[in-house]
Amino acid sequence: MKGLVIKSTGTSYGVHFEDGAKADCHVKGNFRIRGIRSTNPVAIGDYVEVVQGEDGTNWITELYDRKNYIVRRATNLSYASHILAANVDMAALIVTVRQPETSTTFIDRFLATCEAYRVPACLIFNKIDLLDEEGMQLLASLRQLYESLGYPTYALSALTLTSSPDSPIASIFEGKVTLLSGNSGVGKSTLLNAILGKDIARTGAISSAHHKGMHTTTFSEMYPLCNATQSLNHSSWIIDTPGIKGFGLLDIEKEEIGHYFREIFEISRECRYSNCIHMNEPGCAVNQAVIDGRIALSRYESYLSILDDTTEGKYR
Ligand SMILES: Nc1nc2c(ncn2[C@@H]2O[C@H](COP(=O)(O)OP(=O)(O)OP(=O)(O)O)[C@@H](O)[C@H]2O)c(=O)[nH]1
Ligand SMILES: [Mg+2]
Ligand SMILES: [Zn+2]
Repeated sequence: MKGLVIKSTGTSYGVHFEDGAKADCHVKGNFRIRGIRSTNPVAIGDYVEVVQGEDGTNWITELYDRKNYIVRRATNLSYASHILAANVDMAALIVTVRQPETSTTFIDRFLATCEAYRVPACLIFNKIDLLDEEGMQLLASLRQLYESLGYPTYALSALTLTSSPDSPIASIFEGKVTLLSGNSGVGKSTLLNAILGKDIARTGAISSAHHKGMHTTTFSEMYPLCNATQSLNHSSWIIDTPGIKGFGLLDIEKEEIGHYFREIFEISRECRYSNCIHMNEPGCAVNQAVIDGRIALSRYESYLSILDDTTEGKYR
């Protein structure tokens, strides 16, 4: 029977079937997908075929073709890559200016990954209730930067989001499968609960000493936005994921990194050399644009950090 993977614990998969039934399913040890070396052969959002064994165990025997997927390479692990989700229409990065502070490097690595896998991305700035004037200014400048690059941004406080399904933010999730990602403690699960209008996902306080999240969500789970219809082809789903620290990009050539930074790609056409990697080559238009302020220094630094990964061979 065909089903949709809506939960992934690492050892088993929660599958939602066409008739609305759900079951815990397993994958045999030798189940591999051609071409992708990852820690999880089946990802949340995958459509799968399930067959029941004689002892009643549900086995995932087949994986349907994916429309797309997003892969992240865990920082510091040389080979392990992890499929965050498959068949997603939008990736929303939850960002907090304070408590915890999301770095621009993290934001840019996430956005570059979305560009590489051709998944539309947006930024949702959360916890704006915690911001003083300085924080508000930082928020405004970040929003302006990313909006100018063409990424939609939203700012809200998930804690005080009212009458959920009617709130304007809920409308951005309509008719889509959306992946929520971000550092631990930024409020992914809180936002999900607010949108669903009920406390389904567990949330947890951030540490008072380091203002960092405590990794409350430990596995990915996909929730239907409106539970009136539970059909497989229900159009609106939100995927809550465990918080992550870093974003490693996968199998990417040095010359290719600039393609995933929209403004760098645009300006790089004016570089003297077609294989310019915008370090300090003569006639580099990107370097000049950073000096002129047409490319934000934070974006260029994020670009350099990814270049540095590939140079060091960390992610190879
Ligand atoms: N002040 C404030 N606190 C918030 C807001 N949103 C979430 N929080 C709090 O931030 C803490 C972390 O929220 P979670 O929803 O558990 O964060 P998460 O991103 O799911 O974290 P992980 O599951 O660890 O990845 C909780 O104590 C929430 O109550 C907000 O808008 N304002
Ligand atoms: Mg969570
Ligand atoms: Zn250049």
